[in-house]
Amino acid sequence: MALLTPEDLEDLLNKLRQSNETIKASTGKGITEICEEVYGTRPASQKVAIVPITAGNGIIGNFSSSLLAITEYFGLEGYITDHPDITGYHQAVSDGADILLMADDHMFIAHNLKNGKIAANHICTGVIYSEIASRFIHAGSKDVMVIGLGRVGYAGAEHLVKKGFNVYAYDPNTEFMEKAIEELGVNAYDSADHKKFSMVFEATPNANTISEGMITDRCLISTPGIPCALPAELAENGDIDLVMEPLVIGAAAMLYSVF
Ligand code: 2YJ
Ligand code: MG
Repeated sequence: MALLTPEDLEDLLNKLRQSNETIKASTGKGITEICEEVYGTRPASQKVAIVPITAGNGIIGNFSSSLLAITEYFGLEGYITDHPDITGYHQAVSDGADILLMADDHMFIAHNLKNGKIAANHICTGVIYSEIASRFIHAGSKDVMVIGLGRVGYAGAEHLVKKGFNVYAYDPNTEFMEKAIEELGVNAYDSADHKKFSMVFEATPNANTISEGMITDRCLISTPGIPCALPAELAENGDIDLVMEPLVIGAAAMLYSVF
């Protein structure tokens, strides 16, 4: 899994505003409304504690402060605990925090201590980015392409299947493909079929996974993956809407899923 870098997290709220403009233009709704509709919740003055975690690769510069900025963007009060790890966890619970946000190298979770709900970033990211792709207002069919069937891609593919979309998927890992075909009933994407998609959900840690032959002239590509799935020469095409942002949209979905 790709580890975020401090550079990925620079200027995050500006990136969010830009992404939100693209989301509105291509789906008709903004990220807040989409989260409300997907999870059926709204913020209600919950107090959010962010606990830095030193395990594994340790503290990522800008990570906790980015989570704080996101928390405040959604109108909630938040703070970063004075100490990391267990001491920070103890402080958060003692302070009466409603929601905890914390991540190690493998899991990033939101835990609502008041209602017991817990969210995992990979699931929420898959759900919300695939949901955004599926809302493309210029889509001519219910066909959606999913590229990458790791933890995030699988969660998104599952969400789209449950929503009644016609899901095509590709992952070079044949075990991942077989699992998704068997468990979710997705169609295996075959480039030899020359099928083109106007809705693409991409969740890989690789660059340039989208080729011209896969997409229609006017399309929406929704991807939490860094580096960018869309080759630079295609990104210049003004008819391709690209929603790509490394943290905020997934974190917003996590918060809404535990409200
Ligand atoms: O508290 C810290 O600063 C660190 N322990 C944060 C670690 C953040 N974790 C990751 O970057 C994982 N790869 C999961 C992030 C998922 C974002 N889509
Ligand atoms: Mg990528």
